[in-house]
Amino acid sequence: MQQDAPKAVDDAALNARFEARIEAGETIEPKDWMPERYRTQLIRMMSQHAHSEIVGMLPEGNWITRAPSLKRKMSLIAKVQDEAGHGLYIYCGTETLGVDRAELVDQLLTGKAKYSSIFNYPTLSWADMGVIGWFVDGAAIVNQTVLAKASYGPYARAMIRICKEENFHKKQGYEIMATLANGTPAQKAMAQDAVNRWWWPSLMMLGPSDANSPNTAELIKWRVKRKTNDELRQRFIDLTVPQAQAVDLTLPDPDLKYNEETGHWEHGPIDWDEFWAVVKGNGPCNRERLQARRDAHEKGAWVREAAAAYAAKHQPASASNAA
Ligand code: FAQ
Repeated sequence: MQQDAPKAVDDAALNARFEARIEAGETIEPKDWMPERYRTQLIRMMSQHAHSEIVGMLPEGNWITRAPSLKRKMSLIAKVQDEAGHGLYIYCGTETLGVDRAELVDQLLTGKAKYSSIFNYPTLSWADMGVIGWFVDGAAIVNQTVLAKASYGPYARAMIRICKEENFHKKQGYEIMATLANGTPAQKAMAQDAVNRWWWPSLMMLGPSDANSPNTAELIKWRVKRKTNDELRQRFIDLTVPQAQAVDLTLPDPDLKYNEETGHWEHGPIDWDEFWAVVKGNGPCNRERLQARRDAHEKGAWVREAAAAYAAKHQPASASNAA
């Protein structure tokens, strides 16, 4: 007990210095001292984010072979490829916290780690490609623009580049929707059906309501999150309602109304039972998504083996002598 006392004093001093740095708006870098809880919270949140980007390739990947034109196919391939890149940046960022990527991937494949609820819904028509860009990338931009100011440097920097790409994704999605909404009655109906199916899951994607968000207070205190889930959801709604009006599509919420006093759009109740069912693995496509990732991982084993063999072969002589 006596022996532990100096360490406790050191930790308290380090902790106070860390809190002061956060308070002063400084960026925390990988080699800086940080509380263990800050590190584990970041690993949790960043790895879930990386997993979401990778699983997020699946719903859209489903439509690459069925895109209606060469131009649409090229944009969609580029978008899906971008999502893979985002996953890789964020996995790299997470590794700066001293965790191995193989361990993170294992947590995804064994169902231990979460990924975004939104990617457990099926993509039933071409309009879903438009609505994913418009709503899902739109919500991701609202969330990630704020994360670009997160206190952890590698995460914040990854978000800056990712947001630039997500902006392109959102524009291409909205343009698909505007085209369909201005098309034949059947095309407009397809666009409206996609809006009806994706609106509520997109609101849920921004996380549980603040009253049921156990991590928010701590993450806000450490300036990882800079806004709460409900604040970001409100911003997404306020941005999206006029966009829907501009292309004459109706958001499926009869309670949606503008409050002149607050300057915000008020919305109806969100079905949180549905959200938690999806988060717990019982959404329409959870099993299919995880199985697709497991299959891809298995099929990619030879690539990992070849990369490891290549790295061993090209190891500098000094490194192999030391071993
Ligand atoms: N789905 O206490 P909170 C994208 C979990 S990327 C599943 O509020 P926190 C790009 C949460 O993990 C989309 N689980 O948690 C793209 C926690 O469980 P845990 C992903 C969810 O961390 C576009 C529990 O509920 N974006 O879309 C969800 O403070 C198109 C309690 O929740 C990010 O990951 C959910 N929706 O806030 C790709 C952004 N929400 O871990 C392809 C970074 C919550 O304690 C195509 N992450 N949970 O067991 C964040 O901003 C935050 O982590 C939140 C959750 C807001 C997601």
